[in-house]
Amino acid sequence: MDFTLNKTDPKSNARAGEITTDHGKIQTPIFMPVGTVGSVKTIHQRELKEDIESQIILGNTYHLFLRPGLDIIKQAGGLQKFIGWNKPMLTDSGGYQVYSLSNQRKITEEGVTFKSHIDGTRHFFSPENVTLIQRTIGADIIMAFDECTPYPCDYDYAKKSMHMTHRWLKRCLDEFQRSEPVYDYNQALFPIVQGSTYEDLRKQSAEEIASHEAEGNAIGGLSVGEPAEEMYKMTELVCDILPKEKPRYLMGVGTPANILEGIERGVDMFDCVMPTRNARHGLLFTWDGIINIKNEKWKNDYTPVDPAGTTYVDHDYSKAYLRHLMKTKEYLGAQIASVHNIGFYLNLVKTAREKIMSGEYSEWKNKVVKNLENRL
Ligand code: PRF
Repeated sequence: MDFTLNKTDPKSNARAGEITTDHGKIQTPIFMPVGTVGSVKTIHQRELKEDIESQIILGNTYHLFLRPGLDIIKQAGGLQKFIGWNKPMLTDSGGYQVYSLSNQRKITEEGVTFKSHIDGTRHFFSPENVTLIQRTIGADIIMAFDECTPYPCDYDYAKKSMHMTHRWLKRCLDEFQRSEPVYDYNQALFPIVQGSTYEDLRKQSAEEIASHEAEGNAIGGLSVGEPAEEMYKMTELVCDILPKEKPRYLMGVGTPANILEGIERGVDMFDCVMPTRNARHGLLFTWDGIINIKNEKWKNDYTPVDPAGTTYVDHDYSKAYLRHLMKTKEYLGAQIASVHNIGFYLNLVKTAREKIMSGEYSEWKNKVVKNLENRL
């Protein structure tokens, strides 16, 4: 993997760059649609590639390990071949999904024992086996095994957990170095900063993570319920310490405004289920704010779904039709809304990149961010 910085904003920490993987290039800042089980819910790979121009998508180790399981993915020749996505992919390590999904789990220094949310079967994830599982799944970028602390979290627990995440990172890196890629392309492993909302812990964690000189670095443990200002403060502090010449990934973030604020503080990569999950509930992101398409007010609005939208669904269909589909719970409603929302997120980061390149990022961000959270 390689990262080139094309431009740094003179008035903020925003940067435009390019990541090169063996499955192609990614222009940053980038948003990565979440394809938990090897599918971005309701969106075809062809739409992702050609209509939305997604450059990278994400998969989840926890889900893919449980279903379809490693044998099926390995026999297919890796995740990309299995799902028909010949472009970059990233897998999260399961260090977050185990805590948020599994109904029973036990954390020890050795790793996490958990019960599957699907059939209750017991499994064990350790830094070593999660690294090997991600080798077999075969994403271009794989993540270290960490513990994402909840919010709020008392100081002593946050500190203990952070140190364990650091010890787990060393075990992940050792296993990564000991092992070989399973397929004929390279993989990069990103470590994850933790430390809850404590400045001293975040600083210590960022220094520890930076010392490993990995190919990219991630910021975890944020967007878990803390006020947005706390998230921005921690992001700023951590970005100040993480190396400038490596990509920075803010995990599980967030709203369009969160993403623009993250970019301004030096983040290059984002992922979140928000655009797809909200789409399935009829919430549409636009430059003017959020539309709840199920509202009565759209009943006979025959204007396009989003006149400023960049995907075909924005112009081929009307708000009244999309409202009708959502009200009747038609699958097509969720499909149209998801293509719209992922298209909006990709256009958001693409426009941010253009504004960084032309040196106007901060002025532009201050202007557009005000409208993004309006309710239309
Ligand atoms: N760790 C991992 N994945 C994550 C997170 C984390 O802290 C978050 C936090 N918002 C989202 N996804 N491994």
